[in-house]
Amino acid sequence: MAIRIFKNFFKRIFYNIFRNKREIKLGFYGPPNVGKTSLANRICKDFTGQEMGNVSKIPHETRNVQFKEKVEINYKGRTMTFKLIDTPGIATKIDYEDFLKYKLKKKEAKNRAKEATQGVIESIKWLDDMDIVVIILDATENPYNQVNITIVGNLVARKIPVLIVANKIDLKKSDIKKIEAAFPEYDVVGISAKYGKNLEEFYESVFKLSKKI
Ligand SMILES: Nc1nc2c(ncn2[C@@H]2O[C@H](COP(=O)(O)OP(=O)(O)OP(=O)(O)O)[C@@H](O)[C@H]2O)c(=O)[nH]1
Ligand SMILES: [Mg+2]
Repeated sequence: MAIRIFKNFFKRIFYNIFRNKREIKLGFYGPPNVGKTSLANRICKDFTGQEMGNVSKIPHETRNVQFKEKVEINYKGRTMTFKLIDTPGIATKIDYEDFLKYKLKKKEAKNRAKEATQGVIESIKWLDDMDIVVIILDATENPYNQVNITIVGNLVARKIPVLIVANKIDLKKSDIKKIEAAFPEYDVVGISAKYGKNLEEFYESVFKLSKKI
């Protein structure tokens, strides 16, 4: 009994020393066009001076998983090292005709739809590799949809810690309460990735979650 307690005690100490040294894989997941890349870019820019990827008002702009290694995030005097993973938006239905209204040519639209479908598969494939997942939702949209439920369900099954971000709180239509009501068992942080609003609370929550892994 006493030996086991000692063993666990040392295991925990070693684990903690080790944990502070390694990179925490932080994935950005969610439906298309919610601001995943905007948030990843903002964090990246703040701590490395570089951006991660293209942002666009046309959905499915990110069609490949993108990585940024060794991003040292400094918050309230503490530093933790992350590998940021920005992923293609997950959708259940991708129709090339939806891209035509953004003035894409038919051929471009069809190609984008094909790549976007492949991107969804890639996003799901990488899910298992994450230490923490930030689910980003557009706070102006209805949170009760199949995609969100599927992503959260997948993460719960894999026991991966989740933080929910309600993005675009700069917009009048945004409603954090609705997102909180949809996911009552999770921390929900309202931010504006575009204008850099409330990022402090976001970092606070990420650091808190990092202790759990
Ligand atoms: N008003 C407002 N717009 C935002 C905010 N964050 C992102 N956007 C806009 O939302 C659109 C989509 O942003 P992205 O960062 O490309 O979104 P994404 O989730 O990476 O999209 P996909 O790569 O297509 O899955 C762009 O037009 C952004 O400028 C925000 O906080 N407020
Ligand atoms: Mg993107």
